[in-house]
Amino acid sequence: MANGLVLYHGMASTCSKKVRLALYEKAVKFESRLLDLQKFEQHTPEYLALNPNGVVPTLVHGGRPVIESSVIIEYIEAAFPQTPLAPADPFAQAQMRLWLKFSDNVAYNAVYAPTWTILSKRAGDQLSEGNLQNVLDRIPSKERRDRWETVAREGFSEKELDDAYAKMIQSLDKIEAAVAHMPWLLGEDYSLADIAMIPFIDRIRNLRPEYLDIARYPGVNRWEQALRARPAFDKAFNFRDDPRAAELPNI
Ligand SMILES: N[C@@H](CCC(=O)N[C@@H](CS)C(=O)NCC(=O)O)C(=O)O
Repeated sequence: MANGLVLYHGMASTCSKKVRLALYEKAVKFESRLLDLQKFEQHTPEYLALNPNGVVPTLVHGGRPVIESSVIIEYIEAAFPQTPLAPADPFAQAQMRLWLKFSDNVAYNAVYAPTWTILSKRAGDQLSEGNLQNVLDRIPSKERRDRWETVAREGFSEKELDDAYAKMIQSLDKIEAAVAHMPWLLGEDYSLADIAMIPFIDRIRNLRPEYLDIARYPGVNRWEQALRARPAFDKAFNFRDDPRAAELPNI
């Protein structure tokens, strides 16, 4: 097993892309276990033993699971210090953690409902009235159960989708302000802050390309292109290092 590291992840999952990007940037080898989220493989008893929230990603290192994408990338940074992706200065570290929190609390919610509105179509049969209760019964948290029921039945409301779109703009405005006069979110050096945010901007590019208007967001566009040019970006976002990758949707 590569480095004793196993990554349980989703092909299209933004949080999984965050972790894959950190691993590829640091050239840390891992064994891939891609889950099919539209077949609800994240709710099997075996997987719930690793991640009680029933979500991806989970990184298992030496048999011990680490969950939550932002926690995982900080863990990777600490466990594999080669090619540092975090600043040494404590104040800059604090700024980096604020970006990680923003990615979890705002950017994630900017794309969640619009993404699942698309992906749930593929879950089709699994979410049909006959199967739905089985699916729901296996979901550990009430919050996720309620979301899946919403996805299966009425879909997200216009208000929920509008809230998501407002968070997309909030995310783009915040990045624009940061990169207007510097290359990366923390300044001169690429860091976990950039890694934590790019999956959500990539998803906004998929869902609402018109939001990324070059005249309104020149800095975001420059920053995004610089990220896309990195070899690790292609490996993480067009992930191919698993035989299942070809059969799973990437959005
Ligand atoms: N805060 C968690 C969120 C994880 C999460 O929501 N993962 C999504 C994919 S991006 C998932 O597993 N969804 C499946 C589901 O909700 O059943 C993290 O950052 O790891």
